[in-house]
Amino acid sequence: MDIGGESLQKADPVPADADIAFAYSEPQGAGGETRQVAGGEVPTMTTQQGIPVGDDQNSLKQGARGPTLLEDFHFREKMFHFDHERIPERVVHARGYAAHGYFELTDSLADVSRADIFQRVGERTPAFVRFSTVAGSKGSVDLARDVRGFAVKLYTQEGNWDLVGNNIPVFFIQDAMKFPDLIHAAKPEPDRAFPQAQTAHDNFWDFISLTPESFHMVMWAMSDRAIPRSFRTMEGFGVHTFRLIDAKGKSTFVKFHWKPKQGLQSVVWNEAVKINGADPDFHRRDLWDAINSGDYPEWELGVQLFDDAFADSFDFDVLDATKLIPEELVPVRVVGRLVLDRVVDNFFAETEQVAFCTQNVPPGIDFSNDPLLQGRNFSYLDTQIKRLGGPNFTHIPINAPKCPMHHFQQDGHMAMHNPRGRANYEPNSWGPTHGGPREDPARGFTSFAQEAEGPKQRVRSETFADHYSQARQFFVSQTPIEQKHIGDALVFELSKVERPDIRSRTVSHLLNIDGGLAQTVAEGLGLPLPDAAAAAREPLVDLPPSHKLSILKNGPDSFKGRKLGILLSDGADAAVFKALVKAVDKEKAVYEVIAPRIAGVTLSDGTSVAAKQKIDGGPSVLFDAVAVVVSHEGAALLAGDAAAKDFVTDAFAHCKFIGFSAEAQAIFAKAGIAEDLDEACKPLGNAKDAAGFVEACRALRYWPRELEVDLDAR
Ligand code: HDE
Repeated sequence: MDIGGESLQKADPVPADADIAFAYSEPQGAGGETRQVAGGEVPTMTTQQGIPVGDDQNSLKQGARGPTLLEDFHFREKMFHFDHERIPERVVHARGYAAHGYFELTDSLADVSRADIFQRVGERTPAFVRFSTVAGSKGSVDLARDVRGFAVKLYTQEGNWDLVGNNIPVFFIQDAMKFPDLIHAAKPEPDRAFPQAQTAHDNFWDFISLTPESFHMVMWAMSDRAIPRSFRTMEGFGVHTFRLIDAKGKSTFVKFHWKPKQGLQSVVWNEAVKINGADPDFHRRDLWDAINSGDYPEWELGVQLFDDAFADSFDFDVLDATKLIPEELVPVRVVGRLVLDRVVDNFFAETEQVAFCTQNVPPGIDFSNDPLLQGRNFSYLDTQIKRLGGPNFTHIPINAPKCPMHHFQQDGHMAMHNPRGRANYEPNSWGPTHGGPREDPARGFTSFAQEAEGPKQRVRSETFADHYSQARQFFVSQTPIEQKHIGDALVFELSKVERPDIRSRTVSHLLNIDGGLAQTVAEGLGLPLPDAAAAAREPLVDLPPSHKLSILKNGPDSFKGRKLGILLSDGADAAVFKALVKAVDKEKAVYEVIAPRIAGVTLSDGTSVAAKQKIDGGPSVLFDAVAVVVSHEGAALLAGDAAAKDFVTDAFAHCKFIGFSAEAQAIFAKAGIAEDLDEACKPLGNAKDAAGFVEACRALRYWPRELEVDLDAR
């Protein structure tokens, strides 16, 4: 958007141009004036009013050592603008990161929806996607144990569709009325303002243990889903049941899924804790790097379609957001792909100012009566008005539709596109040329004509009452190592809870989910096993495992897009290093060199290799697998370095694949793991070994090791 006065005068009050440019990085103002400096031309700096600036270093003073003058409009404007730079952060999902891309339809949904985006196979719709954590502030860390937001804005030709989802398909609560309580309990405690970005504290578990409906989601949040390896390796879910509406007004229920082409992958908790220190921006950097290197992340859009008959026969209520519909019961039909291929030009203008609203649905998509969704439809518009300062946030380019817009809404703070001409109301008598837009009953949005009856009342439907069956199904669907991680997470979190009665009450709910899990957690806390919590309703069914619920059963089958950390020293075997690089390239993975000094190393054949990380700044937690290729002297040097020892012990403890030249044994010995090396620790004697090692890394982790290195596993 050009902010020069010229283009504002010419701007169409209702921009019909679908192509809104996001040229924030363009030099702004300057009235087209440039000045020759060494190396080329630069735009002349101006004030916001376009007045050329002669001195941006010194304020206007009365004498060289005298007081600053009020008259200094340049200083005052600069400082006033700076003073106003911050806007309120999002009350939840404050920390986020976004990218541009497109959605491409691969299978028409015209049979069930009139939504324009679902009609023409092959057609691309611009998309903007923001990922986020929920509880932490804007400046918190990426690897908090938390739910991740997965919010997608699709600029369809019939208006914006915001699918504001999460990376977990269910939610903590069933009624929007409880959302402020849930979030208050999860956020830092109000008197002390800590802990930041974590749920491991009394208030959260107090609320949870008094809210049995939350336990299905708790199982997900305590699983490795809450510590994803990357935004690129997470699923996304619309969570609620929505409706698709066809051209005749017929409704089909739908649940939306985003399935990452990269496969699912998470980190382990001890690793997450350390990543937060080593690189608090781990996820945003990962997305930025992947897109900028041309490795565009991609998700399939899947839909679960079902009718009233299925909804009536299903064991649970499809309006209850604490329940999912197992894919074994209603398969996911893949209808499109979402590709992220462009990073933002400016974080604030786009990522911070983007305003998702669940109420934004185009014709052909509609809401269900899910009480959580109904409440969200109020909350999102309301919060954007507060956060972005007024009702014209839709004029901000990132929020503006890319299809034509014509309406009579006008004025307010920062109005940029008021209706043109004399008519700003309707009906009017100004005729087709001057009367402005009119509604179109045939094409316009119509709500599904659902019958509704019954007394007004504040109740929770009986059909929402089984809180444990699906929580149990989630648990039994996990591999043993994933089940162990859930137990570990619960023990970790509850060990941070100060009140024993809250710990015990939480375990009393786990008894209704899985006796073994409850036992493990009670033992981990050193707690006598309590009685099971009284259930609102006995579990309806003992559901079979659903394989789609496990991360490890849905992982990638390659090392593509993953990162190998190669620790080198001077004199390291050049042939092995070069073979590693070749194998990584072949796998379409990436690597980073870590060295004792950032200047890099000289290999055995005299080649110089620059380092990306100095050993202290490049711990192994930042990599999916590591290789330690060192010379005899290099090993002796590194064996005496605490960071180098941590590098190998962490990689080992986090069950990573480790490739190593024989000399590295000296480091392993000093680090205390030389005796423990297993089959995922691969000697790199020659170039062929290097290729085999990178292939082995496809498995990502060697989980049997965890049982050897963890006290709780014994
Ligand atoms: Fe949100 N949520 N939410 N939420 N939510 C917000 O809107 C809210 C819920 C989700 O990247 C807020 O713009 C209520 C479920 C995402 O900008 C706010 C309820 C799901 C994002 C809000 C829920 C979500 C938000 C805060 C219970 C998954 C970040 C800032 C009824 C399906 C969007 C904002 C972005 C953000 C309210 C529950 C996902 C206050 C009242 C369930 C991904 O409006």
